[in-house]
Amino acid sequence: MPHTVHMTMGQQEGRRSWAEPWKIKMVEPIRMISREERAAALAAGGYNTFLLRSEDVYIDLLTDSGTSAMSDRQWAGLMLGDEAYAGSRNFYHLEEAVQSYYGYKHLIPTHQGRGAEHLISQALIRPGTYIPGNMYFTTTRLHQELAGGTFVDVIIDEAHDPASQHPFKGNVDLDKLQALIDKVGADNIPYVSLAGTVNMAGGQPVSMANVKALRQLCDRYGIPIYLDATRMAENVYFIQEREEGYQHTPIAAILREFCDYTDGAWMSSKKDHLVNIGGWLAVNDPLVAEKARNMVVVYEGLHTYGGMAGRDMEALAIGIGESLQDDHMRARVGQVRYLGQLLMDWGIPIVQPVGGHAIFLDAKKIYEHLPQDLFPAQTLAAAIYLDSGVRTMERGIVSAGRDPETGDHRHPKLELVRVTIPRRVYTQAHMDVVAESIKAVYDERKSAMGLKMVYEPAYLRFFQARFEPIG
Ligand code: PM9
Repeated sequence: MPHTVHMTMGQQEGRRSWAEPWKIKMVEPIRMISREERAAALAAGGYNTFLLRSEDVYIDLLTDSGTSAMSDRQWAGLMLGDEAYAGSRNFYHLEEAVQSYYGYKHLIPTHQGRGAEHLISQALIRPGTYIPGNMYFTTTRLHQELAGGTFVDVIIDEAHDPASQHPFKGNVDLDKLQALIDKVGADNIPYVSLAGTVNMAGGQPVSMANVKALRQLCDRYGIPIYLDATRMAENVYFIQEREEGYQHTPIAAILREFCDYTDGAWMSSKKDHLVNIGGWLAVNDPLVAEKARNMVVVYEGLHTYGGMAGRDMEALAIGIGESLQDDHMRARVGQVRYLGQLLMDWGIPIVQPVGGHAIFLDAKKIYEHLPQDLFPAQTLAAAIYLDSGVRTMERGIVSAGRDPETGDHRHPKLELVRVTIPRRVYTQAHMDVVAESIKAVYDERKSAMGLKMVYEPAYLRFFQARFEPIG
């Protein structure tokens, strides 16, 4: 009888499982097309999973962005949309939710996260300045560069090592930050760009001790801290779980404490907040708020809707509260870990510890024989889709793009495939199917030949680049 992972986990003595704090009220059918059809879809989509049609995908683990299932309360909230052009009552609900959960004074709504990144980058960055941050994120860094800044990575070294078991791999290395301040001067650092659960590092958290120490260092030089709060709910769950003194503090209270060490935040609500669209910028400094409000009317919409419909703002306001319930986050992270455990039990190399929103497969290790210029992670994502119709995403050399100065490929240390779990959407049975497919592809790893890029767009190339198989 085969030794299955279920047996291994089920046999653990005294095991008490978590379960989702909800039941399913509505379902959406999905289907797996044939292998021949998947091969044709992959070729038509240039071996880029972003270019597949959703209807050709069986289990969609491309992203957790805008893909969550809303609750019955959020759907009810849609019916309460006040679609006035100005001063919608839903805006005030949203403002109240952000102020009470995150604690910032001024709220500027945007259509999604990158709208807010645009506003904060243009409001604060002077050309020729430097923005230190705990690892780059694609859209964040691009907006910083478009505003004339240069991003400088000041994350701890452990973040670049998939095998490191550091519990807070998202932490800022204060020595690296100090060295940058000494080199370029505090006046040339408009702000520190701090992300909660670092996406590109594998969904790794920042500790409370780290943000506290960061605040002290920044205060010495008058440098503000702005937070990418996109997945902060997951970050504070890890603090509750791992950091001394927080085990009995609700995650909502941990979030307030964390945010109090920062000057403001931008947010893609399409993640934590359990909605399909939306975002915001929230700041304490009234002058920064004024600058952002001046710009939001040019690029997004009025300062009381910022690109969202009234109903979107209502669903978002409700989602904020739901995202910060302890039992929700326990099940959220629990499901990601369930998948991670299946893969680890089979010896498949993934980023550890398992992060908040996804499993990250170590493509560099899986395809040891492929040099990075043959796009191992892109190749692996394509192979998984071909095997089972499961859609994942490259997070390696393609995502890293080119150095704007030299025009050369950036070669990130991490060459990963992100297997991203939407919130409240898939069951454990789906996770089993996904794990089995990854295992099948892993078993065939020696036959992978790599890809060559045949079309490269100017910005954020991973979204639209096209590839052809080698051989
Ligand atoms: N993240 C993700 O799939 C969606 C598109 S990029 C592949 O992970 C952070 C940490 C994000 C993020 C989006 C944004 C931008 C900002 N910060 O997508 O514009 O993970 O709402 O947010 C994506 P928007």
